[in-house]
Amino acid sequence: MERYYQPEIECASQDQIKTWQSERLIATVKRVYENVPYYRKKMEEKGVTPDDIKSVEDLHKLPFLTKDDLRDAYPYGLVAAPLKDCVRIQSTSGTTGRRVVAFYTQHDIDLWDDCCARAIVAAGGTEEDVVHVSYGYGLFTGGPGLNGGSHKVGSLTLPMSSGNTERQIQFMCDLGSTILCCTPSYAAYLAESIHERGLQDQIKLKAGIFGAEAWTQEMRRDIEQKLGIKAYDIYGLTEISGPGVSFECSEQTGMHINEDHFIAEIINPITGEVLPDGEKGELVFTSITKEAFPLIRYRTRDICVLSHKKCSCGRTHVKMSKPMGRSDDMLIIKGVNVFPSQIEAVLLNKGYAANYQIYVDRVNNSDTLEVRVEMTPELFSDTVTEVAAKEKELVDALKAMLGIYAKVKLVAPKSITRSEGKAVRIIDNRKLY
Ligand code: DLL
Repeated sequence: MERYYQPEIECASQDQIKTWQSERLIATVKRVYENVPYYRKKMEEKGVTPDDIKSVEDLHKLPFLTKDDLRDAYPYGLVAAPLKDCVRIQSTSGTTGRRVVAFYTQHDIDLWDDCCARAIVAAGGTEEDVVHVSYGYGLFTGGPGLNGGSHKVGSLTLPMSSGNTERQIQFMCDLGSTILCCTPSYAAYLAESIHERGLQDQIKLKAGIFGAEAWTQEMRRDIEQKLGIKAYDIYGLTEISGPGVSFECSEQTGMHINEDHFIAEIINPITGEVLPDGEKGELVFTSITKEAFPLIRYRTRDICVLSHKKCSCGRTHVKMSKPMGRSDDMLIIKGVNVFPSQIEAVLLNKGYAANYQIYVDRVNNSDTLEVRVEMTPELFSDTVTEVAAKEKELVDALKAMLGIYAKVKLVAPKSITRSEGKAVRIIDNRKLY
C-alpha cells in the first residue's frame, strides 16, 4: 500500500495544482518586483510588469534567470526577505567561478524539510525507520535536507555526513540503519566495502535515496543487488532549495516534482522556446513558495523530459526523467555530443563497476577521448593479450554507442580514487588551452 507524507497535496487534482501555482506565482512576481531591484530591472528590460501575470499560463512572459545572474547579484542581490528574517544559507560546491549562495527563512526550511519528508515516505520510510544520512553536512544541501526530512517523518536520524567509511559501516551494523541517503557513487563504494568485509548479512538496509549526481539504471540495478535494497532517485539543486525538488516513487520511472512549490518548464536551450510535454530540453524552475530566495524561470542546465502520464503510485505531480546530462557538462568531442551517462551505461552493461574516469584532451588540434575503467575482481586479468582483448571489446561498444573512437585503458582494481560525495568523472584538459 502506497503511503504519502502529504496525501492531500501529493495526490491533488491537476486543476487544484494549477490553481495553487497561479495564485502563488502572481504573489511571488509581485513581491520580487517590489522588493528586489535586480528582478525589477530584468522585468523592465523585458517590458513585463506584475499586472501581465494573471495565471501560470503567463509564466513564459517572464525573463529567464541564469547562474550568471546569481553571480552578478552575489551575495545579497536576489534576497527577497529582510535579512533579519533569514536564518540560514547553503552553498554550491563552486568548482568554477563564484559560489552560489542560497538563503532561507525558517518557513523556507520548513517547506524544504516537507519536500524531503515526501521523498523518504515515498521510499517506504516511517517513524520506525533508522535513516542513515551520508550526504555531506555543512554548506552542501544534501545532509541538512535529508536530515530535516527524516526528522519530519519521525525516523531515527543518523547524521553521519560523508567519509569515514569504516565508521559508516559500523553504525549501519550496530544501529540497524534501514534507509541509506547518499550519492550513488558513495553507495556503490559502501556496497563494495561491505562485501569486502563479508558484512552483507549484518546490514538491515531496505531502501536507498540517492541523488546529487547523474547515475544510470545499470548502476541502480548494481547497487540494489549488492545491498539488497530498492534504490530511489532524488533530485534538487541548491538554488531551488536542495534535495527534494523531485523524488522517485515505487514505480521508479521518473521523479515527481513538488509542483505546489516549484513550477517546471522544459525549454529549447538554444532558442529559449518552451517545449511540449515529452520533448527533451533544459529544465527551468520557478519557486513559488520561497520567502528568502525565490527564483523565477531559473535555467538549471539539466537536460530532461517531463511527463504527465498517470502514475501507479497515485501521485499526480508531473514527473521528470533522470537528467540525461547537463547542457554545460555535455562534452563535445570532434563535434559529437557525448554525455558521460552514455559511457557509464556501456561500462556497466559489459560487467564493469562504475569506477571510471573520462579524460578529454586536444592533441595536434584534434580532440581525444580516453576512458579509464577499473577491472573488477571477476574480470581481472593480468595477461597482456587478455587485457588488450577486453579493451578492444569496450572500444567497439563505445564506438557503437557514441559514434566516435574512445581509447580504453583498463586499470587495476581500486586504483581510481573513490568519492565520498559527488564523483569526479571528467577530466577535460582542453580547458587549459
Ligand atoms: O546536488 C542537491 C542534492 C543533494 C540533490 C542530495 C539530491 C540529493 P547542487 O550541489 O546544487 O545540489 O547540485 C545540483 O546536481 O543541477 C544536477 O545537475 C545534479 N543533480 C542533482 N540531483 C541529481 C540526480 C544538489 N538525482 C545539480 N540525478 C543539479 C542527476 C542530479 N543529477
